[in-house]
Amino acid sequence: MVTGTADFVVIANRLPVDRVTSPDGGTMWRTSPGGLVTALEPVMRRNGGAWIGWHGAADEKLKPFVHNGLHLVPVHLSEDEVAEYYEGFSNSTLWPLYHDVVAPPEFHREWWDAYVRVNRRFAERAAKIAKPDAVVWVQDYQLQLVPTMLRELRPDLRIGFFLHIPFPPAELFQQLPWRRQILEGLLGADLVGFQMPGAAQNFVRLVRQRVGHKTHRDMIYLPDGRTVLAQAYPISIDAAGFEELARTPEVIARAAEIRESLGNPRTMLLGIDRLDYTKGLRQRLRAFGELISDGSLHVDDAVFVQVATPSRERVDQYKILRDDINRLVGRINGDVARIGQQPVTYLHASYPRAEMAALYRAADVMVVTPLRDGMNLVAKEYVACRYDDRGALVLSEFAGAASELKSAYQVNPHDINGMKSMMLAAINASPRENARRMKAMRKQVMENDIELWAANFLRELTLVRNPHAKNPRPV
Ligand code: GDG
Repeated sequence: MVTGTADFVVIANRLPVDRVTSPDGGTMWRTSPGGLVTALEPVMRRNGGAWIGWHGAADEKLKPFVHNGLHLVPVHLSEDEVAEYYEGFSNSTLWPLYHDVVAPPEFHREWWDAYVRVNRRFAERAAKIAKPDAVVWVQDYQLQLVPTMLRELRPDLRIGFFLHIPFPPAELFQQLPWRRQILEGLLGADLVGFQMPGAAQNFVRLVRQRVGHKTHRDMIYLPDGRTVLAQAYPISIDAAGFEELARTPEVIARAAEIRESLGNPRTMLLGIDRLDYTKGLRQRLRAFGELISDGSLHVDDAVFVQVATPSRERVDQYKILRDDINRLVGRINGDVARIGQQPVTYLHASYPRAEMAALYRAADVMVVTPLRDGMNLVAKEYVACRYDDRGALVLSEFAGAASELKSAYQVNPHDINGMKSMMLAAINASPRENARRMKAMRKQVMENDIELWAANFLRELTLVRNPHAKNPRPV
């Protein structure tokens, strides 16, 4: 029997809240900053929505609760499930496999079993709380089995899925021992969204080859008469929100203070990333180090600030990376620093949003060089904060954002010499040239924000099951 209360349900690995210690020593929830929650909050409020996700602590069962008007439904994970479903299958199997195998994926059957078990738990929870004919939106690679598990329990629901990371070509996906189960898991959705058209094509091709369903362009025809649409919805940011923050007197003052404390260099370069091996930190720092050591840049003129936000710290590959980057920064600074002048300022920490905006405001050149990235929101956030059209963006061709931000200084992060000359080009370009590029990128980012992204996806999701409706294109 269906006893649900929600007309709109979001399912994600994490709830959009973090537990923080309040001044009186107790704990309370704080909405975690992020575009997804900003975009979905209004939709959830309008539709009596609920968000299902893990609350971030192992071995703790919590009842559903309301925070800031959002209905949150915590899903319990045991310590072993965090290790096997989250750190294991999600982050040591799928994450490297989907990012072009830039680190070797590990395949373990017990991790897979935990992934199946946890996906079922999420699906069962959603089946209980969704009203008849509700819309359910499943997020990301941790939950690829949920669409089909949920459809089996609740065929009345309209189910959407969005993958935030790349979907690999068949040649790589093929390695996965459970490739067919993952494809079939996703096919429970009415609409499967990807960041890039190429990813949607990879998925459709794999479904044709591996599952044997008929396909035509972006449509998959299942034997039971149902259809599944696979399309690209490039995600974005709360662009106006970032610009507004960047224009506040506090952020402007803080940006000046940051430059001052770096010795007011002629050029400040900036990188901000989760400390992840997909982000190309090694390559970027090596390129900058060589520019200093070969005399193309002078240590008095240029500084590189690299923020690396701690991430997945219990996973082996991330521990190795952390040590590598520490060593590399130490070597660059040891080789070329002068007393009082360090070429690289390395910050292994996370910061409030206002500090991020101040860093974006302070930087002359933003350097975003992932080896592979679904989209990369940092690149878009930098652009949103540059309301005076100053500054330059060096951007990897292998970030999804590259197909929208065509006026960035685009680089192949594997090509250190190419990256060095692009960084120099960005540093030495005339203000007029950089303004021309920034204007074009700002038009793209400001006009295509996260709200439009969510609206486009949800509009398509409400239309896909009505074959007679005309699908309007995004305006
Ligand atoms: C995945 C995909 C896709 C970072 N450090 C701090 C902080 N951040 C914020 C940034 C940005 C976000 O985290 C990072 O987003 P990215 O897109 O750059 O990368 P992933 O975390 O890998 O995200 C990616 C994304 O999902 C969305 O679909 O674009 O391709 O890999 O918003 O600002 N925020 C704060 N303090 C920090 O220290 N407050």
